[in-house]
Amino acid sequence: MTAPGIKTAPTAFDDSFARCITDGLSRTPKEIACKYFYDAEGSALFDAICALPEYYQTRTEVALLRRHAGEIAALIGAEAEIVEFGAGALRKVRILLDALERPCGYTPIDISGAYLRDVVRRLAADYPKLTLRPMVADFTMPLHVPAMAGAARRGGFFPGSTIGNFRPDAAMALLRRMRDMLDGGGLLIGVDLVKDPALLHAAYNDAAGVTAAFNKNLLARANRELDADFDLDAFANYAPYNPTAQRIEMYLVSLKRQSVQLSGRTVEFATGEAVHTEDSHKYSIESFREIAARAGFLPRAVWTDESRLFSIHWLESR
Ligand code: AVJ
Repeated sequence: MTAPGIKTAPTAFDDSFARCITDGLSRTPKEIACKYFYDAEGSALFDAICALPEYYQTRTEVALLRRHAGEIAALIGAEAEIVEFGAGALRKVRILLDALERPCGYTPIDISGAYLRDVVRRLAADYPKLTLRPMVADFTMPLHVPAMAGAARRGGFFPGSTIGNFRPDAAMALLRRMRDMLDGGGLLIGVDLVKDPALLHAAYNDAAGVTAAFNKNLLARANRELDADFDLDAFANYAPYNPTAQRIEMYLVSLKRQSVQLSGRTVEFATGEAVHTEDSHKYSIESFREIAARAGFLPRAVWTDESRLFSIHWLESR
């Protein structure tokens, strides 16, 4: 159910979790794509990560958005349609919407359908004049987002350093597709920066164990949706920083030799065997601008905090 006045676009997302997890767990090394973190429980756990003291990314990016909202709004321009990739809680976009001159519409794209519908309903109540067009979709797949009537320009919004989930070559390919889609507009993108590995390590190994629960939600989700019987206590969350590849690598490591039932199959785990679940790549401002340029963008403005923890880039598509 959507609130009255919200246009719901057709969904381009088919439920491929079962296929991905059975394929990924029959490979060596085992892997599960990180996009499957985000069912309703996983989206809520990620939301809790964003509030953790160790997870500096969210509060740093939000402070940057607030500090530079006027300048950003001027670059995006009046009567724009905002298209957000992996929209999550829809909290950051409010800062943009409040600063923009007569925003025309907002198209949040997210893979987490029930969660998206819920947060869109709340946004609609606060922005009654805005045309909302939520799309439940996997933005890593080719996706057609028709032009919104009345929009002068399209502004892409890709905060949170979600781009870090892609290997640099895949990140460039994704940016190129976004560039094509934003033709004539631009992309506002948040990018986490390389820094003291101790700070990075802490951000993905929080004391309260929320990140561990987020990682293990992949197994809990398989238990819920695929009738699997993962014992969550028999797996450890392991998330080291790889300083030569400049990325956090997340794994679930089997603490014992065990077999797990999954969609009618048996999957064997050796003691110490790992399932790779996520990479989170970090960039320097210069290395990110280079990738953006190779994807066909003109890197224009960039904002960073005093400690250079995080960056926000405005990339023009022409
Ligand atoms: C949502 C992909 C930006 O990489 O920091 C947080 C996901 N994983 N803690 C990130 C995440 C573990 C997050 N992104």
